[in-house]
Amino acid sequence: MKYLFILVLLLSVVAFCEEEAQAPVVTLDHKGIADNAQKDFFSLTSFSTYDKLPKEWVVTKNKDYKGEWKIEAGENANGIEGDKILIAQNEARKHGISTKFEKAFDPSEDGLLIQYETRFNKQLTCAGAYLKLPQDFKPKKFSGDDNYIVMFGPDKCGGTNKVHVIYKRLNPNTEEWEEHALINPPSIKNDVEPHVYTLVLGKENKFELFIDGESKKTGDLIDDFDGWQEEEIDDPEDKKPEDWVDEAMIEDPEDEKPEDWVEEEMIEDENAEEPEDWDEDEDGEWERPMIANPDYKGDWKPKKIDNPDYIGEWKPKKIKNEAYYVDEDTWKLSKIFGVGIEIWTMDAGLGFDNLIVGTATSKDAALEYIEKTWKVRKEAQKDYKEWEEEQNKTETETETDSESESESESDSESESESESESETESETEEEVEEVEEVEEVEEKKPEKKEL
Ligand SMILES: [Ca+2]
Repeated sequence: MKYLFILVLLLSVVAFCEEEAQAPVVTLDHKGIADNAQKDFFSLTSFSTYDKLPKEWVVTKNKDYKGEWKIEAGENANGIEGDKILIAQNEARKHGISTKFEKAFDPSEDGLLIQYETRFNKQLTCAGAYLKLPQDFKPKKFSGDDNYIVMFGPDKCGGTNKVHVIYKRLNPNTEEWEEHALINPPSIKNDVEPHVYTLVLGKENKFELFIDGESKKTGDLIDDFDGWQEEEIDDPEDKKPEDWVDEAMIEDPEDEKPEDWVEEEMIEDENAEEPEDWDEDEDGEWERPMIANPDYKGDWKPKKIDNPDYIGEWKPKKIKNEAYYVDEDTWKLSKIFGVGIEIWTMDAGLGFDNLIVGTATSKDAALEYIEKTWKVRKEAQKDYKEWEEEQNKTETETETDSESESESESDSESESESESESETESETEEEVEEVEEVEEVEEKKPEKKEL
């Protein structure tokens, strides 16, 4: 009997090893795909050919940024080989990294496209995973103080859950950069799957936002964004005249409190009597207890009447806003000098990959790149997950078989066990039925177990 048991165990191990050898793993030619796509874009980084940070990607030396960066395959990447991503490593730290283009990118010619992939080790609790495209900057000193032209990507913390789309325009009247944020941004995809975010800003001030290659938002760069100057503003010099009356209602001076108005809230209880055993020497002088006055009417207030002197609500007069300007070609954004990631995260393991900067006219090429990279990876991961589940199922079945073997061996064991069995027998029929049902379900869909 024992030998048979060992034989079954050995066979199942062999079967398991054989099936494991057939694990569906896709090996993508990441370098080839990226090299091929380079010509379509101004800049593309896929990280897959690197073992450590490429020298073009500079971790900031600013002391506030203690987070580390690494090039790794990352977690939740089963089913695909040869792919590496850039990962922000630490929780509760600021992370800053950037790459500076050799020559600045000018979106005023053919618009702008930004696309990149994210992959998280776990659902985000509080983290930003967005990009910033900075104005001229020094990578070694890169920080949140550097001015950016566009900020784009997921941000999740508490009630905040959005894909930021923010761009900055230099106000020609004030010479100050003004921020314009998408008024109704879409929510992020918060799971451990890879996701790809695409933003296209182009001619006629049109924009389009894609998540995983699907269009999620289209609109106008002026109408759908906030932060615009009003044409007229309140005159800061205009002050409310001292004799201005803006009280619409006043108390009626003619109104008088009625003589029988009762304002006493508590009164002495007239019906109370001194207890017979009251001892003045010991208990002190007896006093009637206080009770709520049944005639109490509350505080008296004179009634309100229209104020005869009322002029109306005072408002300062409007003047022309000197900062106001009409931004007709909003899409012609200022020059972009690189790509930066400048984030605070409470979640370790934020992955970035396939960062693309290009013109709005490269939209089709960018969507095609998604098909060749993100989609292949997503499908490979799905296939691997299904295979893994199948493995676990087979393993659980084998375990169940060997368990029933050992159960039959231990049938004749200690009395205490048979006692507890008889207790089970004394349970109501309903309960027994429930137990049987659960067992059936378990047979059909085995629990996932650790290897
Ligand atoms: Ca990669």
